[in-house]
Amino acid sequence: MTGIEYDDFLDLGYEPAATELVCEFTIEPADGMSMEAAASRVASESSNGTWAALHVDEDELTDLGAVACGIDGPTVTVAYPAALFEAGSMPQILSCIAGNILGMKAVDSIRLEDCDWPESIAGGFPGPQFGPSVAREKLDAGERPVLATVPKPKVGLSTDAHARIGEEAWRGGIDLLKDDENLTDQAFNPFADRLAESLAARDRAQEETGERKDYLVNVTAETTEMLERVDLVAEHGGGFVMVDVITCGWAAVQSVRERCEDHGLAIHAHRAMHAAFDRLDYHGVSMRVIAQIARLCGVDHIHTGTAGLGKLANEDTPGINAWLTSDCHGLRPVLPVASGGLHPGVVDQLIDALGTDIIVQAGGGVHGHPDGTHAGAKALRQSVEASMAGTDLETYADDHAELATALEKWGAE
Ligand code: CAP
Ligand code: MG
Repeated sequence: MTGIEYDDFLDLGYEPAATELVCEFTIEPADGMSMEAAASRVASESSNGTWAALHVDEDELTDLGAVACGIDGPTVTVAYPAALFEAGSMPQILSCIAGNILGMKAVDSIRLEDCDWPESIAGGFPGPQFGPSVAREKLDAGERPVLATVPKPKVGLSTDAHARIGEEAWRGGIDLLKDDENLTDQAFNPFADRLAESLAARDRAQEETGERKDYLVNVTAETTEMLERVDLVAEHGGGFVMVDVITCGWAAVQSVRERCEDHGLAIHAHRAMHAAFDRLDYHGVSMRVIAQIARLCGVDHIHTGTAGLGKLANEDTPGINAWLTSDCHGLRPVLPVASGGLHPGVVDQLIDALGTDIIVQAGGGVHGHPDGTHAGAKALRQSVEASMAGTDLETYADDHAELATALEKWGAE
């Protein structure tokens, strides 16, 4: 017989193997608890230990214990053996590394900051089908950022009004119309009608502009329903779906990813509720890790913030975007989406901060233009053209009236 006690999970001299999942946590131990004691409890509870010392037959004890192998100030590194995890199951992985430990009394707070995914685990996931290539494979954005807009008000527009606003935006130079997160299948704007009318409007806008356009229709729902909506999008000739990945859950995202592959549809990941996990910088799960999970599960775009330029609090957008496009065992990269309070006057700074391989998404910053949606879309496109050409926005506005009006209204901060 051998004992499994909390102390068995700490080994500061341990070097993680290349096959192990290595996680970095920020930990504040509970009063009276040393960092070492807290770290070993975290490694124990998130792998195969518990509060009581166990007595297990050594023969039956497969080597599944995690090791707290580094402590550097508040940062604790834990290495998890790959055999602890079920291949390709994001819920199972998260039940270990972001599960009970978030509520342990041994820590006052704990935040999962970063993961180093080994090939043995990443290889169990599909990753994105398209990623940044949508800009050229499905749209005509070329080297510039892809432009998206979400009709406002968020909910309440009739189906006709929604499609009309979409058409104006597409005609003005937007590539992607996007549903708002709380618009799904309500009586005032039913999903199937909205899908059909919006895609018909898209076809007219494509015809008029000679550019490929598409629609990020929000399929978010209970999983079976969501998969039916994905099928319907394909039937109607759409190229993308939007999924609110946190509210619907990673298992559902995995199912959608599989179904989207059958149809060649790209997945736009909205992240409502992410701030419940990542807003506090001392507790929860970082946006960096949420973005990693999304990439493994196979979304093509994900919202990662605006590098502090918009209306919402952001965590290190450039760093997260860099991870999304970095090498991860052959998984395709993800195209990051900047959204939240954006308008034409900040596009140059946004591109300076995040580069051109992004989606720029603006709702109020398009539809709130004093001359309406069409002018708002033109202004956003003009601000991108100016930024791509390295021309100052104010100068470009001299002979671009829509941009001039937008800058007058919102400024070129
Ligand atoms: C933006 C938006 C997006 C948020 C998401 C909204 O509208 O449609 O959902 O940007 O945030 O509902 O607020 P505006 P994030 O362009 O009018 O601000 O990208 O941070 O997840
Ligand atoms: Mg929204």
